[in-house]
Amino acid sequence: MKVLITGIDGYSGWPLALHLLGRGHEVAGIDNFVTRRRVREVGSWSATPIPTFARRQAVVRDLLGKEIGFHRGDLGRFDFVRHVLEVERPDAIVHLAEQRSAPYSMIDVHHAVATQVDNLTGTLHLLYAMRETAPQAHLVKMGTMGEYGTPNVDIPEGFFEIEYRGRKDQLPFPRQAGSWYHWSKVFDSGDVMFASKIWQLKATDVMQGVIYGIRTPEITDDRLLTRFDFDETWGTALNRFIAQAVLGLPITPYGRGGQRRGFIALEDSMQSLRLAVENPPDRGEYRVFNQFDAAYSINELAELAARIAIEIGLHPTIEHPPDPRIEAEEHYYQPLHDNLVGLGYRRTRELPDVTREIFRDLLRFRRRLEARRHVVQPTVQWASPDSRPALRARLPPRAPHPPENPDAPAGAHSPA
Ligand code: USQ
Repeated sequence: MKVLITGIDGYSGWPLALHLLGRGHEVAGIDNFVTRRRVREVGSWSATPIPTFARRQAVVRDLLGKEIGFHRGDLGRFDFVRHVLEVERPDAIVHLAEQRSAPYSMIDVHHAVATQVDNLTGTLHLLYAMRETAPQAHLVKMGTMGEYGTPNVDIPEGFFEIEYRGRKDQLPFPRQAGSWYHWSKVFDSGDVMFASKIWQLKATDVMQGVIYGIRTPEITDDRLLTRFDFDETWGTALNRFIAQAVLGLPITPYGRGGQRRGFIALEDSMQSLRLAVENPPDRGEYRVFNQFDAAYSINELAELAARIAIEIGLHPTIEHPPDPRIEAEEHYYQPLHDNLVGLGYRRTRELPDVTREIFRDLLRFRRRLEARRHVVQPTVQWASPDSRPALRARLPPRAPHPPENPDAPAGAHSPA
C-alpha cells in the first residue's frame, strides 16, 4: 500500500514510517517541523538527538535501501495539501500532524487558539482534498482517549446504545475533554464523522491513550531514533517520570495521583496503526478504535519508575505537587478496547520492560537531559489565563522567550 503520513517527523510519525517500510509498504510524508520549533519555544529539546529530516531520509536510504517521499509544508495551506494528494495518490493517510500537547494549549489565549485553528484547519483541508483527489483513500485519524474524559460509566468505542424516554438509538458517546487540545480532537472527530457520511469517505478515528517508550524494533541504529520529550509541556507522564528520576528531580504525580489513563507502548501503538491501515473500513464508514493496552493510575507509574530507578542505583523521590490541571484526581475508569483485538492486535511489550529500556537510553543521553533540567517541573496552570510569565521566569536569561503569538516563528529550523 502507499501510505501518506502527515507529521512524519514527529514522535509517532517517524517510527510509523520505519514500521510501514519494514512491512513492505510505500511511505511518503508531510511535515512543517513546527513541533521542533514549539519545543524550542518552551526552552526544551528532544532527549534523543534527532537528525534533520533530509539526514533521516539519507540514513533510511543507506541502511534500508528505501526511499521516503517528503513534502515540507503546512496543512494550513489547502493548495499544498491538494497538490500532495494529487502527486502521491495514497491508499491510506495517517493524520498525525496536529498540535499534540495539552499543557501547550493551556499556556494562554494565543496557544489555545493556535492549537484549535491548526488542528481543525489541517483536518478540514485533508478531508476536502481527499474528496477532490483521493475519495477512495482511507483516513486514519489520530484522536485521543482524552476526548471522553473520565465518566463514571464504562467508555465504549465511539458509540453506545441509549434508551431515553422510551426510545432507543445508537449515538456518539458524550465527550468531556480536559484541555483546549483535547477539545480540538473532539471537534475533529465530529468533522471526520460528518465528512465520511456526506462524501462516502473511509475513516478510522484512533482514540489513543498515553504513549510511552523510545524504541521500536525498526530503530536499529541511533541515527534512526525518534524524538523523546520530557519537559512539562511536551513530555507524557511515564516518559517524564523516568527523566525526572535520571535527573535526580522529584517524580511528580499531580495531586492525589489517582488519575487513571489508558497507556500503550510506542511499539504497540505502531502495530495498531498499521493494522488500521491494512484493514480499511467500507466507503462511508466511520469507525472508532480505543487504542491502549491497560489503564494505570499515575501513582502506579510513579512507583514503578521509582522502583526501577532504585534497582539501577539511582535515588528517586516522589512528590505530589498540587495538580496544575483541572481534572478528577480519583475516579472510575473502564474503557473498552476490543475492535483492534478483532483485527489481530496483540500486546507485545510489558510496562516494566519498556520502563527499563527507557532508563537505559536516557542514562546514555543524560547530558542532554541535564542541559534542560530547568524546564521539567510544571508551571502551566489550567486555572490561569496566562502562564507565560511562569514559563519565562525559569528560562535562562539568554534563551528565547515564548513569543506573544506562537504563530510568530520561534527561530529558523534546526535539529531538535
Ligand atoms: N501527569 C502527572 N504528572 C506529570 C505529568 C502528567 O500527574 O508530571 C498526569 C496528568 O495530570 C494527567 C496524566 O498524567 O492526569 C496524563 O498526562 P500526560 O501529560 O501524560 O498526557 P496528556 O496530557 O493526557 O496527553 C498525552 C499526549 C496527547 C494524547 C494523550 C492521550 O500528549 O497527545 O492525546 O496523552 S490521553 O491522555 O488518553 O488523552
